[in-house]
Amino acid sequence: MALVRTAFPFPARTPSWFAGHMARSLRELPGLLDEVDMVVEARDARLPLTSVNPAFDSMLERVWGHSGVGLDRKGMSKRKLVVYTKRDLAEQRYEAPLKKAFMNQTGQRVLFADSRVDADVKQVLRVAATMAREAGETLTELKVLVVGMPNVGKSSLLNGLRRVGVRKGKAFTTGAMPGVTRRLTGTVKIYDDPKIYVFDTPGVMMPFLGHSEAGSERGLKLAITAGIKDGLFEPDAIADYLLYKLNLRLATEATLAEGDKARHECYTSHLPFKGAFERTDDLSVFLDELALRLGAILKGGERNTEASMAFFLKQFREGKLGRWTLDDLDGVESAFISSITPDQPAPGARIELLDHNGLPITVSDMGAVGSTSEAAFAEATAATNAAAAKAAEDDDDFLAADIPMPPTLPETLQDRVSLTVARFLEQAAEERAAADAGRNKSATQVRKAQREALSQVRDTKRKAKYESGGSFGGKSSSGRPSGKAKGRPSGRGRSGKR
Ligand SMILES: Nc1nc2c(ncn2[C@@H]2O[C@H](COP(=O)(O)OP(=O)(O)OP(=O)(O)O)[C@@H](O)[C@H]2O)c(=O)[nH]1
Ligand SMILES: [Mg+2]
Repeated sequence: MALVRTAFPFPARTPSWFAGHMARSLRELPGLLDEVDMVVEARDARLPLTSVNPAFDSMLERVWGHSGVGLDRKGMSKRKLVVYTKRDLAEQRYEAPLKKAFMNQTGQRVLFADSRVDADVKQVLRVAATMAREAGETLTELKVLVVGMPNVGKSSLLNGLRRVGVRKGKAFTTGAMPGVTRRLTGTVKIYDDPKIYVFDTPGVMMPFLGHSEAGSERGLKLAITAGIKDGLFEPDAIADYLLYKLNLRLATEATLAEGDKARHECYTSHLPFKGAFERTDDLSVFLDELALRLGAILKGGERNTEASMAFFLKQFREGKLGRWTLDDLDGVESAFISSITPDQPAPGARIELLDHNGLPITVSDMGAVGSTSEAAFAEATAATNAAAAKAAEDDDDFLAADIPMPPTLPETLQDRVSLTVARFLEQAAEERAAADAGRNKSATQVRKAQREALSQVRDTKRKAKYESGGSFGGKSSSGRPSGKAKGRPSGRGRSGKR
């Protein structure tokens, strides 16, 4: 396929899903933070950045005074661990760079797990057990709270920990759609020596996904991974966005050498086309052909594209189209898109595009030229950008705000991922500052809060870089030793242990 879309007609309105049980959970969690020793934030490995809900860190900072490793405001030792779940569905090559980027830039330790694999779960258990031992002799048991966005696999991870830790069956209900866990659970034992107890919590979505395209794109990514309630987006918008993303990635990969591990097999090869169908960016053509191959034909001979659409999404969600990380960690998709501009259409290709309802899309709808050729991208990437190259020389020293978006990308995967994570953290800090500043603040006050947030991100990064700590068992992110727990919080809290 020579042509690929470089823009998507995002829905004008981003729906939100902040159900009553989520608000209740956010109200109840702070009260529990005094009682627990460790918070595990579960995220979806297919969406390493989109599945971060900044509400969790805000809450930890408010209650503990930090969201990493160290003493809380009452002098108790507390830590947060991030576990990326569904590792089997995501691209493994991003694991090491993400670990390093988060450790270097925030001091945050990050693990990856497939909850069904004992070795992965054991690793999480080992870290939790080590932490319990490090926290001192007075600590005879450890309490762990798992938080995260809906459907990221929190309950499955806890069941996995129990399976591996005490060889017992499922204690928490799980399900393929979001919103399965609706209440904070009682404590469940997952390990004996030291005793480790866990609480499960309902998935909490961000109340607001963001303005305009950025918000819609977040929402669509969450919809593809079943991270948001069904029905918030039109099913054909979800399927079309998935098709757009897969084609875009495949186009960027066409510039890679044959046999490069980063290359994906085309999704069509995993669908019942038997090699007889070239990939397309036209959703209706794709769904029509897929319906035919699936034998999904309605009375009267019409093809059942609803069935083929549901099949396409299901196959993706179950990993049957291959492993795909949907956040653009390489920055390669945005580079591909920005390799063409409305003033300088890429040589070779400019076609009229149809949206997922089959209506023509104009350039102004798209905000950019609609398509480009893979060859044009290869040409654009061949040129080097001195600023980006210079920035990339110093692996750990990315400050994204100082670097213009490079038309070409840093050379190593680590540098590309570090840059993307740096940009993400800065943007998240700005969004948080804007939200914290509240509606009653003036634009100048909001900007000031954003500047302060940015400088905090930089401070954290510098600290993470120069301290040996930040890692488990080292110093706290605030520079204090993690120390021993001073006594134990009283009371078991929730309903009894199981
Ligand atoms: N392939 C794969 N599937 C997983 C993994 N972890 C969880 N799942 C599946 O993801 C779905 C959601 O899992 P849950 O454990 O219910 O997710 P949750 O975060 O507790 O969801 P809520 O309680 O609704 O917020 C289920 O269908 C699980 O089988 C994993 O590591 N790999
Ligand atoms: Mg659950």
